[in-house]
Amino acid sequence: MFLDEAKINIKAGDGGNGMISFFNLRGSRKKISSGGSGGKGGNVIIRASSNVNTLYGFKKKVHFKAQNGQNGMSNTKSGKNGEEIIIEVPIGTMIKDREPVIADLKEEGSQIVIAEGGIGGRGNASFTSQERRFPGFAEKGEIIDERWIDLELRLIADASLVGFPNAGKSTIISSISAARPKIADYPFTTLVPNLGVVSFRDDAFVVVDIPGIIEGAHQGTGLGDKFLRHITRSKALVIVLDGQQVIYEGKISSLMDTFQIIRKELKLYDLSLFKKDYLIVINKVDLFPDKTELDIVRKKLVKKSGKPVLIISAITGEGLDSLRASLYEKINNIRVRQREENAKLAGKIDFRSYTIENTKLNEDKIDVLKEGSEFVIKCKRLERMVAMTDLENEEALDYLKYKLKKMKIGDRLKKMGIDEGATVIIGKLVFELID
Ligand SMILES: Nc1nc2c(ncn2[C@@H]2O[C@H](COP(=O)(O)OP(=O)(O)OP(=O)(O)O)[C@@H](O)[C@H]2O)c(=O)[nH]1
Ligand SMILES: [Mg+2]
Repeated sequence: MFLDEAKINIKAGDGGNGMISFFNLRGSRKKISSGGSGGKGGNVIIRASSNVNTLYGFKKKVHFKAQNGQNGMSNTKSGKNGEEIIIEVPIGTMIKDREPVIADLKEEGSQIVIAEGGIGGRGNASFTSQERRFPGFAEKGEIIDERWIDLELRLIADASLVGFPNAGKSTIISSISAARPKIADYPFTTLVPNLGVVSFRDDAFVVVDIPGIIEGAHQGTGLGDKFLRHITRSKALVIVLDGQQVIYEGKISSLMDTFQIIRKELKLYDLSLFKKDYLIVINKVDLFPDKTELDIVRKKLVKKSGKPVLIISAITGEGLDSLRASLYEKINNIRVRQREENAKLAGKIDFRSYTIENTKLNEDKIDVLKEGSEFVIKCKRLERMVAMTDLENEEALDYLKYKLKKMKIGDRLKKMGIDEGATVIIGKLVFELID
């Protein structure tokens, strides 16, 4: 089964809690704080892999949770880090999160750390200092919220077959590749895209056959435009026209009309599809004892489009060699150009792995929301500090105050227009802004 959209729920591991413990050296009354730190939670990673071809698997499995970090232990022993979880998706999967697209996994092995595991809380041993010889507090591990993200698959093929239902697209792909889609003499036989690998000389290219489109597809008529997204990444298109239309409708202008409708639908769906390089084939030439009529249409189409127009039969194989050769030439030119561009960029961009840069950059950014007479502080770093503090523990609270003071947060808030004495809220911490 094929599915090209999915919603999944991800959750990175929470950080382990820091431990509070003390021990006495043997034979001495000297106390030492010895609580170890919690381990880091596991990351959630999404990786493109050719092991998977569809997002269908995400219909059954929706929740993905990485392991939590282990809590710290006595004897200053740290907890183990949680194991990461890797979610395999088909090559060509785009990931949408808070932003429309945050990653586009186009190559085998490209990946993104979509959710980073929580940091482990430090154990009380970490807080020992000259002034604080026996810290009676530890940090809690960072809790990571679960969240939903959208996956969208856009197949990556070198060339796409596009045309009206019944034109013979599936027959073509089955004649030039090992793909075996269903073929039948009724419209909308193909319900999901099919990929086929076409060998050419000592090279190969990938072709996709999508369900037929008809006039109004961009507005949802027929199977609509939902499969057009799979041809957006192709290097070239093949517009497949059904020669039989001339026989049925008794006039060659009907093929010209079909061609115009297809061009119009491409344009209305996405201008980039309209601008993509293409060639035209007129299929089912075997039904014509005499090719005069088809030759007339061919010339008209060449004149109209300025593109190559091939007359073929997917059943007898006539013209398929030229189709392979013309397609290969188009694709290869683009490949060469892309290789040159990539070579120029080599070393400058890591194509394979993504990080969510923005969240890192924004950690220190402070936003203030006014809710009634109270001020709610939105800042990733501060919220995390509060969340990791055991607010019931007097000593832990003192330490947090000391940290906030050292970071000059009070001054920053005052500069942002919050008056002394105002009530300020950071996460679960509510306090009055004083010196
Ligand atoms: N005579 C003849 N019939 C063909 C040729 N190519 C395809 N057909 C027939 O045309 C009908 C439709 O072929 P398909 O390959 O299923 O057409 P399609 O474009 O994939 O159709 P949809 O999947 O519905 O969009 C079938 O009955 C095929 O046998 C050809 O070259 N000559
Ligand atoms: Mg088909």
